[in-house]
Amino acid sequence: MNKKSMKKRLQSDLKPSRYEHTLGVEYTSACLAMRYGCDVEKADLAGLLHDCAKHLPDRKKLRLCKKKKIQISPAEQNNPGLLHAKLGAVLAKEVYGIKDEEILSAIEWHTTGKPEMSLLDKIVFIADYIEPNRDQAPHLDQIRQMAFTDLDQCLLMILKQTLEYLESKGAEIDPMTLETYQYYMK
Ligand code: DGI
Ligand code: FE
Ligand code: FE
Repeated sequence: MNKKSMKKRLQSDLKPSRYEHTLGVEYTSACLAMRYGCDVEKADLAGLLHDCAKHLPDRKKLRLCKKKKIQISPAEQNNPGLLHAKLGAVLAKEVYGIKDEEILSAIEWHTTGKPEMSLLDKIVFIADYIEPNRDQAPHLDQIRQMAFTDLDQCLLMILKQTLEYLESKGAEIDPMTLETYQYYMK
């Protein structure tokens, strides 16, 4: 599928604000790739497709995971929204024809992160948080500056902020989110 067809499909699947966010992550990923010497085209595509499964209703997410033999953790069972990342990688491959494992990995891990992320994984994770349409998160100015100064420090700021936010909401924390934070703290 070429990029124009991908955008058409995303625009019809996603609600308008989610589509705008997707374009924001696309070009922010490309900018970070330029800054850190990552493949710009891969970053652009990973950013564009990272939320391609976001529109699936929770029941469909769970059903699709079972069909695709994707393991569902207790945190994911209780918060099926988390699964849009893993299912995003499935749709990117099967619907959008992405074969590149680095792009698929960046999509798969964009919500929780994971220990030992690749440069592309980190770029998409960070772009998702800082893209220009985001305006709610605290310390966004500092985090945005840090994204272009020190990628790992920025990653840590985002993970810390996310954990604080989840704790304040009383939301269940996915073990992978915590593991990622602890890994990058060291
Ligand atoms: O899909 P986006 O909204 O663009 O961003 P995302 O894929 O990072 O998902 C963000 C949502 O995921 C946000 O509402 C917080 C939630 N989230 C991230 N880590 C965890 C989590 N939710 C739970 N319950 N547990 C987590 O560890
Ligand atoms: Fe997402
Ligand atoms: Fe996103």
